[in-house]
Amino acid sequence: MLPSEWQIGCERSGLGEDMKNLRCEYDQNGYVIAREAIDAVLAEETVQHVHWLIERNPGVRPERLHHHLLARDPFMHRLVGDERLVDIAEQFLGPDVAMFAAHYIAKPPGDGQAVQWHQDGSYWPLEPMEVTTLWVAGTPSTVENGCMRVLPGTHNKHLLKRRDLIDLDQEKYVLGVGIHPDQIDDSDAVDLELNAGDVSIHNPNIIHGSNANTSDQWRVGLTLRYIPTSTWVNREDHENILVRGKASPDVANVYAGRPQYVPGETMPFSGCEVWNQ
Ligand SMILES: O=C(O)CCC(=O)C(=O)O
Repeated sequence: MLPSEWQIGCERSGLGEDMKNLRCEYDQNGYVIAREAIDAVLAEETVQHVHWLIERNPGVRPERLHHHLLARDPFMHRLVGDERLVDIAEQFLGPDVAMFAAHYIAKPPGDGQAVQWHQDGSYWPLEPMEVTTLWVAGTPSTVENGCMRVLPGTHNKHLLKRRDLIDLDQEKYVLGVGIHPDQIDDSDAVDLELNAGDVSIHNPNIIHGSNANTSDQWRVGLTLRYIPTSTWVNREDHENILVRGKASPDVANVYAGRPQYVPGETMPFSGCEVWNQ
């Protein structure tokens, strides 16, 4: 049975059955896949963006292109505010939506790092923990190149705290901490194989991770963490991006201003001229 509040939102949005099904599956399993959520041109631009960022940030591994490199980037603002992505986020979070953290996890061929099993909420300074991740596939994401894997239904487990997690070798793993392998039964793990332009959506409590990329193909994924503006990001001077509706006057979040596309300084992208004023 769907929450009535959500049903009303669904009817009002006019998005109908597809969105209703997304929400049902997400509530049941802790994740869901939206196929062809964005078009091929935009997906390809995320791949170009990764290579553009790598060139300008030598020494940063491509799995670690974090929010601070993206929060004032015009292409990132264009992407996270894309109506198709925000329509999805709105179904989970309501009408006032922001994006609090973006992170490209781009795994290069041959030595792309693994992500140890974890729950996202263990790391985040969110009060309350109302948040949904949209994981955007820039390239195909497959078993061979280290697609994301989930343990369905584990979104119903409580969130482990930092002290419950183990430290990891950062030469091998993207994240510095994760759940001890002895605490994981991965016999029911599901591989989220995606085509470029597909998006998977997951709950902050679900246990998930990914294997190393041992293939000869890049795997480019972009994690976008959307929150309702009523959620407080308890981290000083952290810049969020408001994507729909209004900021809450009672919540002390900081929002990045609209960045400008500057030829030669920021990456060109389809429609960038609109960001030139
Ligand atoms: O991209 C991956 O392989 C893992 C993604 C992940 O851990 C996340 O979205 O929290």
